[in-house]
Amino acid sequence: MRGTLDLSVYLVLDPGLCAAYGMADTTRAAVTAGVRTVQLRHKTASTAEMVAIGRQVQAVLAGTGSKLVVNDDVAAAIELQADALHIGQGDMPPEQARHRIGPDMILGLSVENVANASAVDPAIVDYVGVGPVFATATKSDHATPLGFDGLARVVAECPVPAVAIGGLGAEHAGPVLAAGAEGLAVVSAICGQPKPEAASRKLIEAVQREQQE
Ligand code: TZP
Ligand code: MG
Repeated sequence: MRGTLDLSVYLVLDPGLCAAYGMADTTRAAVTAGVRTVQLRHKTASTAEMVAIGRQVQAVLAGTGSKLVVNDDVAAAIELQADALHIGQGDMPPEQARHRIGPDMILGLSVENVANASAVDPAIVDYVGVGPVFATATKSDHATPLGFDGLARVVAECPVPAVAIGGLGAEHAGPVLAAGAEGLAVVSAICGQPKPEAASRKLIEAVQREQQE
């Protein structure tokens, strides 16, 4: 049986936006604040580079209970024995990814619209990232922003837990959870902040407040 990811506050590491502290120290700040899911997303790295950075991030995550997700690079995910692989609509089909990673690794898929959501096979895909909710400079080639109404329409079609992404910050925890997502996946709301630990804490507290509503 596969494990699950905590989708309440999901950090996506970006090498450019994390430049001030680096990926490992940004991860340390986030997990110290209580972030339990960290994705390594590095579009230009080779598999060897992904594995090298992944090992540094894993060293920070060790013993914290926080999990590592590898974006796109199946070979790196396998070599790192990551907790999860995350793929997008333009990557290999989920069936193929599942075949390569085997039955035990968590598989996440990006979903951009209702058609993507209805096509998700819950026997293969464990969670979805839905977005972008808002336009964001972090991902140059993103799909049309969904807004909160669009997010709710897409999440309603998802047969697995969903995390919202794209232009999100602590102030959006209410509408994101109201739309049916379990939480927020963020890059710049943590990586791009002068105080990533305080920024992470703010996100976690905002989601916890909404979960108690
Ligand atoms: N997928 C959809 S939007 C996005 C990704 C990876 C980037 C989100 O970055 P930010 O800085 O949280 O808007
Ligand atoms: Mg991808």
